[in-house]
Amino acid sequence: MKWFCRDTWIEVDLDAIAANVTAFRRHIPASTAIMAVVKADGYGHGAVHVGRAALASGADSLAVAMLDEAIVLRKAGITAPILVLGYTPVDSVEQAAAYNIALTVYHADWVEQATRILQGTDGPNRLDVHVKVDTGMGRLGVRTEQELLLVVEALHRSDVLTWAGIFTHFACADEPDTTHAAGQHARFGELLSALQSKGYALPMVHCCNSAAAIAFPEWGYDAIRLGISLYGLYPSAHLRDQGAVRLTPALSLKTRIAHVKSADQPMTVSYGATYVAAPGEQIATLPIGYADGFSRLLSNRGTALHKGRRVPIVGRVCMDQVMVRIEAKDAEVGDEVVLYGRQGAEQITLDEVAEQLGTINYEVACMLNYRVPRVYLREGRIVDYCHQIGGSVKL
Ligand code: UAH
Repeated sequence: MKWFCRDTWIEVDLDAIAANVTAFRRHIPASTAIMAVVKADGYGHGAVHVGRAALASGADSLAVAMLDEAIVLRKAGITAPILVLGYTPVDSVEQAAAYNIALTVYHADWVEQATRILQGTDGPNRLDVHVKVDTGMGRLGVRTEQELLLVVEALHRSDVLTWAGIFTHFACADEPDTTHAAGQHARFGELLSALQSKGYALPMVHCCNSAAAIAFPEWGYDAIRLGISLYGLYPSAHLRDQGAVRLTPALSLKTRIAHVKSADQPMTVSYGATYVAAPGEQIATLPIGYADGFSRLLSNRGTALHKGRRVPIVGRVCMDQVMVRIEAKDAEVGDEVVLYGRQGAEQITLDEVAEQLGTINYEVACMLNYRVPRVYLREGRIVDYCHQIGGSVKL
């Protein structure tokens, strides 16, 4: 029996995840822990598999964007500390306590409401929280010393919430101009000092995302929050070209030819007939499309790899299919085609695709969705797979 019946799949190299954790372990101070960020289903790679691989290779904890993502990890049997980085509605605190998942807080009212709810709970009622400080991202978090003190004081009054961490997030740490990041770092330091001068012992302190961890390992404090670079991708071309940390991309996107046809006269290809194959050209149809997260913006622009050579995408990317112009005369149904990743000496990086799409590698990875099965590799061999095509159906 085949695991799935679709000739399009994502390969995630778990050894690459491990190698990337190890690369950061060497790059940052020994006293700084690694929090592996596996939100958005592990940036499209699969949160459970990546989370387990990261923890097994030296990461200390996991982080996600929302409580539901954290519960998925707990239900999969992961017992390591998990932090929700985003907003959690206060009426979900009982679930967070029941699953032993730490939440992010930045409002004294929330702390007081959460305390009342948990005090009235029959089940587990202890909850760890990390205070979020906005030092220049303009997103979540307290901005002033006064707001921060209100939250911290409310936490000290609470007999059910434990102040377990304090953190901020950088907006521009991936850029060559470090002025903004340095300003945020300095502001964070000021607020931490203000707390200490009021007699508060600081809990776990963390501020670095991948970019800051690469560029400023000395800013690590107690932990870095390693996201994009866990997956072997650089937060920016600037940091990639600096070469301070060597990363191994974990994800490949592969498919197999579903149909090959030769044009014996001019042949229009795909919706809108935007490409006309000249007589003699060979067109191969691949079973992947924009409904899989392979963007329609790659129409007549992107490339794929066949027999180790680049082949252009011709015509418009359809919902479930896309066509490429094949050079090899012996192309056959079933031939493997690589859309992202390496084949022979050639490679299509997510950075390259991001540039074609006018976006960032983060989005290219996250766009790949549940329709595409993931297979997980160790030492080049498949060790597991995951296919969530059930979507709205509980399988
Ligand atoms: C609060 C927070 C995030 O939203 C994301 C990350 C990880 O960022 P990278 O993917 O750029 O490493 C950390 N923290």
